[in-house]
Amino acid sequence: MRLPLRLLLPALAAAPALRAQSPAPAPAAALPRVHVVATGGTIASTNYYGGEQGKVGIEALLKAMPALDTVARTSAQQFANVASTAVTPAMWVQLARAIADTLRARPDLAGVVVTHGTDTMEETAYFLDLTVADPRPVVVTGAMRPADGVGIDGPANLMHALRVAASPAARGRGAMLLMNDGILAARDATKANAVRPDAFEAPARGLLGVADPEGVVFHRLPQRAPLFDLSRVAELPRVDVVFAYPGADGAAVDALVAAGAKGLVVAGVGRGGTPAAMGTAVDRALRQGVVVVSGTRTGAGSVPVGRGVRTREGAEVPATVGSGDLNVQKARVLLMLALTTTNDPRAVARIFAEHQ
Ligand code: DAS
Repeated sequence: MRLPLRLLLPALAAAPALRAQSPAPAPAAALPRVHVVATGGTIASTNYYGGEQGKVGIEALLKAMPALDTVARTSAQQFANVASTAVTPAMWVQLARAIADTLRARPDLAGVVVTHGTDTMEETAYFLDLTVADPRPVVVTGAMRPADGVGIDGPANLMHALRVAASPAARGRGAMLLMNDGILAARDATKANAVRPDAFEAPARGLLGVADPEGVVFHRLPQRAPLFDLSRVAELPRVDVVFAYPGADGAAVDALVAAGAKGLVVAGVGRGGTPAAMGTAVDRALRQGVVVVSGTRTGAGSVPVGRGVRTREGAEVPATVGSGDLNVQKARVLLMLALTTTNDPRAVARIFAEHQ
């Protein structure tokens, strides 16, 4: 006979052998300290499926989280409460500075968690990975389902993100994403599904680790390279992405250059290809000093980085830089930061090579 679950649950709770298996909670004073910086997103939204959307502040999200007092002692900061489509490059700079300042001022912290909308989380996380120079981890998380939804993933993601940020094993691994129990390197992670809770993947390199119920486990080290110093960056240069497809001409490239783009990333077909007319516009942009990175619209695989120059009639002329295995949105972040240090395509190619 199978007993209904509601009858089994009280019996299980009372079983001494099973209760003995759960670890004794650490005394609160012994728990690591984690600072949470909230920016918004679905994790902090209600009424997502209709009507007027509501917003939930980070203090309320933490208060509602079951068993928070067994994981970490938290402090929290409401940096913003916006959808991630409203997050701008200027906000990346402010966020990176805010996190670096907090880590500098608070040697007691084990790490930082950032809550963020999932749509552009990968860009923000990669920007933080490239700019926050501290061995303590920055763990970015969010939710695919709203705070008042059914079967919600936000509390679990936040709980596991705190566990990762509190873990000594997370030190030196840069910025990471924690989604759906998986730990992904900021460099490698991408949102690969618009709806499902298992939306994030790291196509080329796989998960960094997992946040299992028994503990946080890392499988490998992430790729890291010299970081960028934001101390003298007033504004990030404009870099746009342009998509290649059959029949694409040079109109988008020319318009973006006219709008002031200092760099372009081409989401090329296959290994960075473009129709001829678009390629001619890219050559025009290169001659005007725009740095162009050639990526792939496929979502995986690589475009060789190259040297950023090619030889024409015995002389070296600027050429596109391949994105390696960075996706186009990550290549855009790296190019924006690279352009704060140089606009020589050879130097940009060296930077892209270091980040492979
Ligand atoms: N609301 C969207 C965003 O802010 C989606 C999400 O968070 O999952 O990115």
